[in-house]
Amino acid sequence: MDEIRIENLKVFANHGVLQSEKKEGQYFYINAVIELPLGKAGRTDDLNDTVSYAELCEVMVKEMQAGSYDLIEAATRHLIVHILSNYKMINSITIEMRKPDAPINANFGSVSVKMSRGRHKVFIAYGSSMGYEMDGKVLESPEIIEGAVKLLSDDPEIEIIKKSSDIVTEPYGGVAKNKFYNGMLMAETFYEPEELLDCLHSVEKSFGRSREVHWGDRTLDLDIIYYDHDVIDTDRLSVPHPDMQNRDFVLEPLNEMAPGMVHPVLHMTTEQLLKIMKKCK
Ligand code: A4P
Ligand code: MG
Repeated sequence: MDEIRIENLKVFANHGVLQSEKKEGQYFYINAVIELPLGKAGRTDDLNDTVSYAELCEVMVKEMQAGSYDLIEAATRHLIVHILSNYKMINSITIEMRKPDAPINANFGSVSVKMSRGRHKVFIAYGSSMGYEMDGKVLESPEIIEGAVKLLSDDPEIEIIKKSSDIVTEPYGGVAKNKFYNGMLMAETFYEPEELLDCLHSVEKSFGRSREVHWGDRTLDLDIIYYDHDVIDTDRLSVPHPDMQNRDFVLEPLNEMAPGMVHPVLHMTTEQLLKIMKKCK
């Protein structure tokens, strides 16, 4: 991947845990590695076909001076999210932020953090089979789903690209008793997989999700079906969702928006998976 690099951008700003740091300020130094395709600008010699490094420097200075964070981790993440949100041509960015005058009672050269984030295409399945009482009003499943989509859209690290139509399905798995409202979101996110899972859990929690009965009725369930073409198997996360190929309430809405998407383990398109699932039913 092609890169633009910015080295040792010097910014006076007011980040730090101590009140004195917030009040008096200090210098921060930023290195940024920005990944984007540069081939076209190389051919056309036109600034419109790339991202101006001068503009990026100005944006980083402005954003560093606009707020005051306790941690350089938070200041770094803010810059990354701001740049990825505003420059669609950029695929990923690494920022290293140094703080040579950090208030540390020791002889040291500098402290720094380094963080990389990029764009990821994800599919999130939603399901709801119970209402939820919020502020004295009972929200039914379609309203819960609408509220969840709104919360996700409001997250600066998630952009909803498409939402499928909602379908009403029979409970699957022999535990839940109610009918489900199901569907799928196609989104772009800057979150790493487990960060996205944490975000989905917090949205589920906003709509009263409790986790007493595995596969039972629930106010809101948000599952990660695909995260790019990655195969993930950790204690907390299995992606692609391990049972997706057996579920019409996952494959039908997925087929509406990504019929040709290839499952990275089964090597079949959504259309093919749906056909096989229907035959086996
Ligand atoms: N987890 C692992 N992989 C993932 C993933 N790809 N996405 C972990 C999200 N979470 C993932 O899930 C348990 C744990 O799975 C999470 O904490 C996470 O770390 P949960 O949502 O807390 O519990 P659960 O929902 O009871 O289990 P599970 O396995 O997620 O159930 P499913 O697969 O969501 O099935 N019938 C119809 N018609 N429609 C439905 O939507 N849903 C279910 C629940 C049953 N029957 C249904 C439907
Ligand atoms: Mg779940």
